[in-house]
Amino acid sequence: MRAKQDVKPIGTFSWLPILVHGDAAFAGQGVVVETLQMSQLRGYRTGGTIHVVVNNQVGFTTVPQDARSSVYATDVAKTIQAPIFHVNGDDPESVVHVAQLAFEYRERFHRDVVVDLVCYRRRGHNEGDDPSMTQPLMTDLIQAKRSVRRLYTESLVGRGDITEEEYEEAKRDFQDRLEVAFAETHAAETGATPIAPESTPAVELEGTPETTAVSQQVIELIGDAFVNKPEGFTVHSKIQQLLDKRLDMSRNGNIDWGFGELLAFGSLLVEGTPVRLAGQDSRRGTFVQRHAVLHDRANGQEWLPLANLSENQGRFWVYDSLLSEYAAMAFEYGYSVEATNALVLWEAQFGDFANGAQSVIDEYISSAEQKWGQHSAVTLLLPTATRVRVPTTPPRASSVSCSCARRTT
Ligand SMILES: Cc1ncc(C[n+]2csc(CCOP(=O)(O)OP(=O)(O)O)c2C)c(N)n1
Ligand SMILES: [Mg+2]
Repeated sequence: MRAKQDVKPIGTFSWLPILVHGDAAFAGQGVVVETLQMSQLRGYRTGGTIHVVVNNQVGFTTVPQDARSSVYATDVAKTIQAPIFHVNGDDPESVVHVAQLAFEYRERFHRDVVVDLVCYRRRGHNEGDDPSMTQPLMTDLIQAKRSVRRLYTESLVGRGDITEEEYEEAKRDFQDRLEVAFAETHAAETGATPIAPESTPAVELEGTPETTAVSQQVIELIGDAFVNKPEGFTVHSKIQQLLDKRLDMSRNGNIDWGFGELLAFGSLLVEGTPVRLAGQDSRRGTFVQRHAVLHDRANGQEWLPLANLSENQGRFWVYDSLLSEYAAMAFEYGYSVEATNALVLWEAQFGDFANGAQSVIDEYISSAEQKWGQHSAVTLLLPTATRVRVPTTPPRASSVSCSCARRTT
């Protein structure tokens, strides 16, 4: 936008920047605040951006209570005194009204303005999701709701503004336009070739150290924990099968990745080592693979099987983080420096998002020992990592690990 405006007479601001955000991203990602801070600086200003926050009250599987400390997702915009309009997404006419106000404000004052479009997510997240597992009560409410289109049609027809026939015609017309756009986009696809990931040389391990083995009883204890549900707890129908499978794996082997990881955590817990894991959607797991926390389908109550292994076990903490990499990884680094007896894990949603915290890796994880003699055993879980740059040259570098299955048999 700024580049476009710089070829026009100074101060005309004839291009209108519109940024669309998610609620979790707007509250969590530091770059949002950095960009807001730029908005009035002479080197960066664009004459006001209209920010539309599509606030569906959830970030993938993460609830607002885990995603921000502020009341509103949009509160960071208060730092630049931007007007913030909170509007009900179920009420299209109010949305249009607010959009007009935001536009007029931008045109008059050439400053940023925010529209917080409060709505909900009907169909789960695009990366493989069943929200009834993590937000059972909210899902039930949403399922029982009529769609925005239905509600608005009813009110238009009820008011006599349009007839049912006119509605059907408008719907057909709109769908035709979507079809045309879809066909055109499809035809325009260039078929770009994906970049093949570079193959990484295999790391030679010198056998499995004897000391990391655990007994069959410990494996069984962990398997049992996933079926010993609290009294009256209603397990989600799709998850029960997985829990039974975990019991079976603990007896008969064929252990999958998800359970292998839980065995690693669980066996450390049994030995008295605390385990802390934080990351985006880590409680359920990005790939619906972990289920370290289960939600009662009927009342939403939580159950953490690994917190109920034995009397004297270590404490188990697992958190969905805010939508941050930089601050979130740095926090776990600091935590691990202090909690030397704990297994402290930060999990990237996908491995390459760790790049957003690359300076934490460079400045602390891989070099703090050399710089300050400061040790950390923070463990980074980087699923599907292909492009994370972990420096290999600094002396005695790197407690960075791409795997967490430290103690499975
Ligand atoms: C920098 C970065 N970190 C993590 C992700 C993974 N991720 C994709 S969507 C999502 C949740 C987004 O929530 P929100 O901002 O509320 O948008 P919504 O999907 O609800 O519209 C996350 C964590 C990402 N895409 N980019
Ligand atoms: Mg959201």
